[in-house]
Amino acid sequence: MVRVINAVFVKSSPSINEALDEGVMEVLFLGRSNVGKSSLINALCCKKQLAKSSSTPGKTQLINFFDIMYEDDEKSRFVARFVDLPGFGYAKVSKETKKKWEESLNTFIKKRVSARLFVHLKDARHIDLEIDKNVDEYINSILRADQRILKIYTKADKLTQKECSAILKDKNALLVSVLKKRGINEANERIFDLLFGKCA
Ligand SMILES: Nc1nc2c(ncn2[C@@H]2O[C@H](COP(=O)(O)OP(=O)(O)OP(=O)(O)O)[C@@H](O)[C@H]2O)c(=O)[nH]1
Ligand SMILES: [Mg+2]
Repeated sequence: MVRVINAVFVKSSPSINEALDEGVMEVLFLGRSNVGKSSLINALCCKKQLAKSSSTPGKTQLINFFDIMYEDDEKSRFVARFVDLPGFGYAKVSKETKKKWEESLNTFIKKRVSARLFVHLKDARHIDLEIDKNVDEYINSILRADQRILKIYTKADKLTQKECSAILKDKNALLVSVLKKRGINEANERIFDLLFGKCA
């Protein structure tokens, strides 16, 4: 099993211009506001307050970088970076501010050379939202040959057993609950494999 043995916050930046230097492979956590991006980063790193989460949508407003150290069974260590992004579709700001945020988010996602993996989070209770279809299409439209996508369904604790089984029929689906600490190890394994494993 692979584990995150160290995770530190490094920087917040409003746009790609102030971002950290490229170099370390990055995992970008994307999804609509309030889906659980910051909470999942904390769970993956076993640190409750690493990324700021809140029940109020729109909590994450900057691009936040965290340096991560993975360790595998042979005690080999691997360095990566997690990037917590603002959510898509947060409406409670002025149109102008929203446009500005979306532009800088879009530029970062498109232009970031170090971005290797897009983790697209969806709320397991609402799997067919228009906004998620748009996010799917968007990521696929900009995906480079060296980039991968991982879909994670969040808030599994809100589902019945039957609903969980329905989601898991898709063999690639990962279902997690930060609240019940479910699926977190699997998510770490999958992220690690996509970053450091052999290409399929
Ligand atoms: N029940 C349940 N609630 C969760 C889970 N994960 C996150 N939440 C809650 O969902 C709310 C939003 O979580 P965040 O992690 O801040 O969501 P976010 O996607 O980072 O939101 P923005 O920063 O606004 O884009 C918080 O109240 C969390 O406690 C989960 O697995 N189960
Ligand atoms: Mg957040």
